[in-house]
Amino acid sequence: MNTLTIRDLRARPVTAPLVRPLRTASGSIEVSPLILLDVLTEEGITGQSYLFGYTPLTLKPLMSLIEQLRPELLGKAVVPVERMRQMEQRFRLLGLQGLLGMLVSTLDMAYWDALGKSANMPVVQLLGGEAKPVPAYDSYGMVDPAKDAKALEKSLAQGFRAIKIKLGDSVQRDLQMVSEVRSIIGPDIALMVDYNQSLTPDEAIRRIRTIEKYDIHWVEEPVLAEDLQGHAKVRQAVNARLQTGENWWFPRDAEQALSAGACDMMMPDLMKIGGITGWMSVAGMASAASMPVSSHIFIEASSHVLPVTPTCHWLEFMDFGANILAEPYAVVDGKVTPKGPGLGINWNEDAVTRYAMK
Ligand code: SMN
Ligand code: MG
Repeated sequence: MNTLTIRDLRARPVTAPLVRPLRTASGSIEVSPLILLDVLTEEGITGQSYLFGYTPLTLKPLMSLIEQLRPELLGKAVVPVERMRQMEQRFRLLGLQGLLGMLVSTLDMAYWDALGKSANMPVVQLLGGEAKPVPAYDSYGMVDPAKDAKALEKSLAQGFRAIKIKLGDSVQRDLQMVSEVRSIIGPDIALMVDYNQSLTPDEAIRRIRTIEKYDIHWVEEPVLAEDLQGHAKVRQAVNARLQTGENWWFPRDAEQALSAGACDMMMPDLMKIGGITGWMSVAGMASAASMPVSSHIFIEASSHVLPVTPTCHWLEFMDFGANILAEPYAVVDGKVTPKGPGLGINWNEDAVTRYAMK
C-alpha cells in the first residue's frame, strides 16, 4: 500500500431533515447539521467522513476553521497517528476541544476511510478485526408513550433488543415514561435512560431510586458531564449502572473519568474522542479496566471500531446521516454490520444539493 498525500480538502455544510427529531432535557435537535468532509489525495483516493455540529450555528465557523487549517494539511501524508501528533503540537497552547476538537477527530475518520479504500478493505479489517455484526440499541428522545407506542413496537419488530429513552422532565413524567415504555417493550428488552446532564447529584440519587424497579440497563449522564466527582457520588448511592463518555474530549478525559470512578461503562463519541485513532487508545484503557464500551451516534464509523474493542457493548442507533448517505447503514436482526471499503460512506449527491445550508 503506497502512502497517500493530501491534495485538498472539500467541506460542504448541510442541514438535513431528521428521521426522528430529538428532544432531550437539555434542548431539542430538529435538523441534522452536518459538514460533509472529503480529503482528496494526489493518488486519486478520497477519504470521507461527516461532522455533526449539534446546531446549525456551528457550521459557518467550522467551514472557516477548515479553510484556515487547509494550508497546514496540504502535501501531508495520510498517516492518522502522525497527523494527530501534528494537531496536538500545533494547538498545544489553544487546546483541542470544542469545534477544533470536532474537526480534528473528523479529519482522522476521513484519513482512516482513505486508507481503507486504498487497501480495498473495510476499516475494521485494517484495524485487525472482522466485519462482524454489532448489537445495536434504538435511541429515542423523550417519548410520549401513547403517540410513540407504534414506533417502539416497530423497533422491536426490526429486531432491536434494547431501547434508550431520554428523561429529565418532571419526576412524574419521567416515572410515567419509564413505566409505560417498560410495559410496551416487555421485560426482556434492555431499557436505558439518559438524563443529558440535567440533574444535580442529590436530585439524581433521589430520582434514579424511583425508576430502578423498572430494571434499567444503564443511567446516562445524570449530572454535568465534566462533574466526575458528581458522577462518582451518584454511582456509589444507586444500584443502577452509570454510563457516560459522549462529552469526553480525547483519550485523556477518558482516563480522568476512569480514575475518578465516574462510571460503570463508557460511550465515547468518535467526533470528540479523537476519531478512530483516539478511540483505539481508549479501547485499550477500557479493556484493561474491564469496562464495557458503547458508541455515541456516528453509526457507520462506530460499527468499524466496536468489533475491535475488546469490551464491546452496544452500538447506538441514532441516525444523523441517513438522509445524505447513498446507502445508509441498516439494522438487521438488531445488529449493524460494518461495510467497506473504508467506512462504507458515500454521499447521495442529490440530497447534498437539496439540503445544502443556505
Ligand atoms: C445525544 C445528545 C445530543 C446529540 C445526539 C445524541 C444523546 C445520546 O445524549 O446519548 O443519544
Ligand atoms: Mg446521551
